[in-house]
Amino acid sequence: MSNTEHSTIYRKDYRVPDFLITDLNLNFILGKKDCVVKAKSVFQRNQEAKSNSNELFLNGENLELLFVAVDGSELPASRYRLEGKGMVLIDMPDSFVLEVSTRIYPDKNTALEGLYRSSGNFCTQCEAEGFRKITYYLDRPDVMARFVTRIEGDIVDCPVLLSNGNLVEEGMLEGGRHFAVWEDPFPKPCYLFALVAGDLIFIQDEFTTCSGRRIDLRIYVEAKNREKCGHAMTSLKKSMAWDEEVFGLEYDLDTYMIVAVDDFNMGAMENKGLNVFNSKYVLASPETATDQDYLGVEGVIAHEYFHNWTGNRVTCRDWFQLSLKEGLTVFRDQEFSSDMNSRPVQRIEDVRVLRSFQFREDSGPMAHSVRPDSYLEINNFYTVTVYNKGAEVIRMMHTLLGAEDFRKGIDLYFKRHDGQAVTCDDFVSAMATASDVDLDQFKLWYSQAGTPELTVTEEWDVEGQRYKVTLSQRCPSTPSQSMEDKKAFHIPISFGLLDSNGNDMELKNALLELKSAEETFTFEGIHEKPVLSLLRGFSAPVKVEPWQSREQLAFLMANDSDPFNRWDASFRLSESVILELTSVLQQNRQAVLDPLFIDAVRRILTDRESDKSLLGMALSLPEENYLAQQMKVIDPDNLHLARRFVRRELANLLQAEFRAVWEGNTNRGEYELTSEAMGRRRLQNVALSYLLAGERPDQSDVDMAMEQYENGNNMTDVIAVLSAMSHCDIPERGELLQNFYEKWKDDVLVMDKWLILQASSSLPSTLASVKDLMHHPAFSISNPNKVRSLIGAFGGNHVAFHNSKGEGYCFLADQIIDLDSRNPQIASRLTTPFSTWKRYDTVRQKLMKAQLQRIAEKEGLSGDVFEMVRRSLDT
Ligand code: B3K
Ligand code: ZN
Repeated sequence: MSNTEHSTIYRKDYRVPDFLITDLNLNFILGKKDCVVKAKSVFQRNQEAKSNSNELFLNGENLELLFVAVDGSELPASRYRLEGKGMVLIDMPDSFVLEVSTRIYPDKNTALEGLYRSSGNFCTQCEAEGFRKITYYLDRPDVMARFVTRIEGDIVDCPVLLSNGNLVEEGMLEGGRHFAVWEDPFPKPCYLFALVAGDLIFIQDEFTTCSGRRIDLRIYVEAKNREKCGHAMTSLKKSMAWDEEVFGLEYDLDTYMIVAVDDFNMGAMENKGLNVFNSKYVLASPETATDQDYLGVEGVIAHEYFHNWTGNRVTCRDWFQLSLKEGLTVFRDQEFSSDMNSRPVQRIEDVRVLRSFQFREDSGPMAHSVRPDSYLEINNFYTVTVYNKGAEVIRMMHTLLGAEDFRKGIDLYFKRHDGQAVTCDDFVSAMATASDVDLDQFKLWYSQAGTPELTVTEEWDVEGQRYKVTLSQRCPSTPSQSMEDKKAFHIPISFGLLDSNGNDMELKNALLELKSAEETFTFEGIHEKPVLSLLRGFSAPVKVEPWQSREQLAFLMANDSDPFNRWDASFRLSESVILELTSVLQQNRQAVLDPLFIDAVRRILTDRESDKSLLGMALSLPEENYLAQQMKVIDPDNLHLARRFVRRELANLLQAEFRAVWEGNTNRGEYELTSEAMGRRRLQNVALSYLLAGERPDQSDVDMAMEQYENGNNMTDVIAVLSAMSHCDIPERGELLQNFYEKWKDDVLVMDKWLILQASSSLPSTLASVKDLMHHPAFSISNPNKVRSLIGAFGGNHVAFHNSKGEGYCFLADQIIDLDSRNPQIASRLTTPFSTWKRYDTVRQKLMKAQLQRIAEKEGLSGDVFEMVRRSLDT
């Protein structure tokens, strides 16, 4: 495969920019069909740059150049040259003012990067490299300028005109037009620029900062969504207070604006003072949003707000340093959510994501380190590795340093680097200096890819009253990093030892630091053989080879004082049961459910003391996508049958217990968002899903579910019924889906749920219905949320996607090829299910490979998709 248009960029090639830009004046003239952008910027040669070349390359793509002038004189053709990806200015002085006018076409911008339109409203997305689709510029994060932005547009189409910073002027113009001028006093890289213009209303509130400044808070939405912004606003105020309290960070501008748009490539964007959000992470009401949606809004609002310091005030020197802001900000939003809700629940959710998606990425062709060494398309590196593993790396530093020294490190980081564009090394160096902890070996977490694998051996010496545990680590090879070349990681391991009553033995230190390939830790004065609770709170992003018996896991489930490890024991126990049954089915042997496991589940169902969320989570079996990764050769059909067998057996054997849990946790009261209420709903709805686990469940349970659907006063309870029923082949399924559609067809976010339900069904008819839904009015190929909900969810439906004839593969490849010309970022994301193709049987391998090759051969394939497909085929 060759595609010469796409070239790889290496971290080692980083050079400081030859020129810096101190100030930028932008003038946007929004028309009916196009937009003219006039940019005037002040350039100065960078004293730190080695080169003294008089040529200067400016990034610029898909731009119509109208005018270019230097220091007030229009440039003759001899002084500049247009190239595919930009413009070269020739014979430039050491400082100058550049004026460039370009024309762009927001209506035709289906990639949703740069300036585009969503439901008629103009909005921008510039990270990572979208600004170059607006004007010619030094589109790199280490060039930071003060922006003044003037916008003019039609007063009827665009009554609202917004940009970063403070509004300094506005007024009327001739012909029904008006303008606004915004000034952002903080120098920023252009990826943080934003413009929004359209017909929006806002809800308003205010926040008084710790130093007594009053901040005007506004959330802009379409008028029909006015009533759905309350939760987002509350979340914003909580985030502002939390960041002051926990990190000592105060907001810096006088206004903070959030705009919700329906067409957005990802979750949200932290543009300075003007966040643009996917409406999914702003709008919520009990009737339309689930508990998970509410938590999602709170988490993403916090995440973008926290970026104001970790990302905006201190930004990245180059895109290889992306985790500098993303890993740290994810850590911060996880901590915030833990403080607002339930810490153990939050930790379990975060670890589930990490294990299912990041571990999978780490073991496949896209494996890369938290700070990658090269990329072809930076948009492909907004990954679970950079974000979530990056957050784990920060969390490990927090564990090693302790909360107090961690905070000192953060303070030093801001003291040293406020207003700068810096590297991950700069961050670690501030942490090490402030705490006096040696983090040199620890930094390997930034450079070495792959998930370390630990093995555990225990030894109990009854005479010496001595307990020894030997831990060893290895990290498998990843693309361009072989196992032999990898050095041992510095791994913090929180742990405990349980006595036979299930109590914690007293220990001097509950943290082990594994720094070499193998190490033995000895504990004296241990009077009985302990049960080891390892990696409490999941203190490091590693895999541990199963070493404990099922009895020990059941014991930990019942007794561990660490709630995370109590849950983890249930997870590991279910995993071992399902994987064993998968191989039993593969050998055509009779499947029998381990009585020990049945007992463990019965204990959960009859537990009236513990936190209900945690009980609900302990009942939720590992997903097929996760379990598949644990198999040598993945067998989707038997894996699905084994998991389904476990659910059905449990439902049959423990029907009375499940019913009691369902009945004991119904609540007809008003919808409440407390952890307690969310826990109750979670437990109740997990019980319901078991009761409906059969293809043709008991009519009495179906009736009970129908009643919940009809009486539910919140989306969590309603969708739980549909979701459980979506796998049943019974007439009620169709009736409910139709009823739900009629009720909610005008609400795009609720319709996303309707699509996801159908695309995630394990019924054999799923692919056919997904294909039908592609033509349904509820679907639109140009809306990323719809694409994710239907096509993305189908790709994540393990058993349906891996249908042995390869029809799922063919369908997904068709969609990727189609979407690639329209929106490469979205197309690229859809390739993920193909990436693990080598893990399947030879027939499926062949089928998947053929589809990857078909995609690769597409004429004019985008760099985004090209990179994913090439990596998959090359390794
Ligand atoms: N920083 C943005 C992500 C931009 C993605 C560009 N492809 C959102 C966030 O992480 O907060
Ligand atoms: Zn972020």
